[in-house]
Amino acid sequence: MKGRYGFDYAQHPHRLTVPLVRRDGAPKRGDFVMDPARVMDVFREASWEEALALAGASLSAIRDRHGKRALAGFGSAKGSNEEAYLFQKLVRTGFGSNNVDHCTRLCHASSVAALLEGIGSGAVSNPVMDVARAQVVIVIGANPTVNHPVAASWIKNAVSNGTKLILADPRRSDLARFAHRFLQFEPDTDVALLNAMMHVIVAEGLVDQDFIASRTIGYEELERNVAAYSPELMAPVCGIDAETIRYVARLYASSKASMILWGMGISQHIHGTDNARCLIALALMTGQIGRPGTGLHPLRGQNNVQGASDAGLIPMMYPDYRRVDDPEAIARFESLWGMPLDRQPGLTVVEVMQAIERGEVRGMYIMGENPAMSDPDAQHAREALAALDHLVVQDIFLTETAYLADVVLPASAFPEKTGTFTNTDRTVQLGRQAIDPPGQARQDLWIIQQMAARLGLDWSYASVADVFDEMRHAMPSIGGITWERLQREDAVTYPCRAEGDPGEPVIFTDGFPTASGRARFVPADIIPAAERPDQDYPVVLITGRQLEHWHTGSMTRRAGVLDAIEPEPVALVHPLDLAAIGAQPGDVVTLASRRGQVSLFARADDGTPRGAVFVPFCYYEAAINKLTRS
Ligand SMILES: Nc1nc2c(c(=O)[nH]1)N[C@H]1C(S)=C(S)[C@@H](COP(=O)(O)OP(=O)(O)OC[C@H]3O[C@@H](n4cnc5c(=O)[nH]c(N)nc54)[C@H](O)[C@@H]3O)O[C@H]1N2
Ligand SMILES: Nc1nc2c(c(=O)[nH]1)N[C@H]1C(S)=C(S)[C@@H](COP(=O)(O)OP(=O)(O)OC[C@H]3O[C@@H](n4cnc5c(=O)[nH]c(N)nc54)[C@H](O)[C@@H]3O)O[C@H]1N2
Ligand SMILES: [Mo]
Repeated sequence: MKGRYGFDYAQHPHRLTVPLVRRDGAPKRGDFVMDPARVMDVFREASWEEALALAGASLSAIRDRHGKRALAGFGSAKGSNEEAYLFQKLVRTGFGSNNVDHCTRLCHASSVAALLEGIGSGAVSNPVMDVARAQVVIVIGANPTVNHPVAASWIKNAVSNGTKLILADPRRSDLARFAHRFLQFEPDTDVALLNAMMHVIVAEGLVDQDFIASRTIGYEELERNVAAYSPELMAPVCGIDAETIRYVARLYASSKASMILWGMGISQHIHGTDNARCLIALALMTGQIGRPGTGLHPLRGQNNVQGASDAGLIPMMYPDYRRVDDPEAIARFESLWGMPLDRQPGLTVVEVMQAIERGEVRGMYIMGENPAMSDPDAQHAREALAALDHLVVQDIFLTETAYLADVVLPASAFPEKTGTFTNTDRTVQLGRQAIDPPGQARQDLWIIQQMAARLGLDWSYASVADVFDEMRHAMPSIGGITWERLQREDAVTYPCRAEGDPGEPVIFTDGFPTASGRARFVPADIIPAAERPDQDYPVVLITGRQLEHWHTGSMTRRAGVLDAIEPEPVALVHPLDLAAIGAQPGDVVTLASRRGQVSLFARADDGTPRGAVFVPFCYYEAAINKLTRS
């Protein structure tokens, strides 16, 4: 839908076309209400020279006065690989610390942590299209018809060719109609469900002994751990009867090829890493990885979150997931970038907000992210952003985050730039500029380089190709991909280590990229959510997305067709729950948590379980992250 009807945001009259500087004395308040008609009371127009000089001088002054860790940067998963690479290089060499992160923190960071620990690679083992070669597909904690429609089409096609789909989700999504079994289990009980499945696989002798012996370590400990999780014990916890747990466990373990795909329902928990550990263990103990139609696929979110993570927009990792406290990696990047680097891992997105509150972080550079809307406990995040001595925001619209900035730099939208983007299948694709940025808006890559110069860095890249070339020399996994090849072939899948390598869609066929070459089982036990329904706040809040809108809505609410279909904030509530509070569909309801409240329109939805409410986070009028916990 967005691929077909969502282009016009780039030409919306709200596009930022001139650099803006905050007026002297214009107050910054975390509890602002944005008034589009009065924006010019807050900001004035400036020349590029003035805006860049002010931004660079203010951030440099904070660095020199309060130390290198007093600055932080959030890069963008909407931008290109080259932009992400230069952004993290700017923070690591220009700011001088590892305080760089991006939306992956709120997304698959927990999955990536589990994958790196378990199998030595944070990316998918197989392309989405491989579902066509699977006999059994598990989709857990993801809503692909809404969020990954192309993947959903592959899954539906596979089902019509005989693949059995197991869908596990507390909400019933459209894909449930195609499911062989739909497990509508209790929210927050993934470890209980998955451990019970593993218990069955052990008890019924369905493990793949050869695979375990030759390819893994740590199995005994896992086996001991899941012994305590019988389906009978877990059934009342997760709300799925023991016989169904047994059935799907057998089905997954004994098929010739089983694949698991997952999303935010797995990763966005305080125990998100444990959830992912269970999925990894399930695949390893049954040998369902390393062959076509098997494997692990965390469905990636932002168009370039795979590439932005690979390029090092992560506080504890350099490009290609080299740890910033690994002496060998430090030596390599110090020699590549020609200066000493901070040895201490940086702060995450959520930690940066807390550090601002303590006065430790005082200046920020945010490119292509909207944390005032997307961060959990958004009111707190807004107070933090408002408390900064200096905030530079580089975006295409005046977002809620930009509204708190001292300097706003008007940037380029996707069709206005040339660069590479890496999709969920690990395929690096070349995007070519089709239209020019409006007014004085400039290419993101140009802006980052201008900022670098103002921070005292001496860079000289003649073109995007130059940046890509430095990147591939810093990142062995894409080392063999040349710019010329991308221009010729448009897309190349990594790992592609040496020039001429074809690229590997299916990996881990004979080893794992860990020190021992083996994968590791990591057992997990049940940790309950940090806040659970109680008498004062009896309802479970599930947040997520709608087909028509993208995240914080900055683009899709400015796409004519999409906004016409879903113009107003909605809460999806089970019709019986609506009736129980005496409300009709279309009524305004107020949702409150210990942190904040919003009012929006109730929509009846019998896919939402009783006792829960589902709210998308794209509506500024009802910013649901005011209610969530950090
Ligand atoms: N239209 C649209 N598409 C998008 C995006 C967008 O904003 N709009 N964003 C993109 C991005 S960055 C991402 S990360 C992806 C996200 O794609 P998804 O992961 O599909 O995202 P959500 O809508 O958050 O859906 C998560 C699912 O988890 C379920 N869930 C809730 N609680 C639990 C639980 O405790 N356990 C389990 N197993 N499931 C649970 C929810 O009911 C929901 O169905 O989408 C990408 N695609
Ligand atoms: N409650 C709740 N909160 C969530 C989630 C959830 O499920 N529930 N999901 C989390 C997840 S998975 C994610 S990924 C995050 C997403 O969080 P964000 O990344 O903050 O969300 P976006 O709205 O995609 O923000 C992208 C910004 O980039 C701008 N932009 C677009 N293209 C360009 C460009 O080419 N250049 C520049 N400079 N700017 C550009 C857009 O205008 C927009 O302001 O949200 C997280 N927050
Ligand atoms: Mo995401």
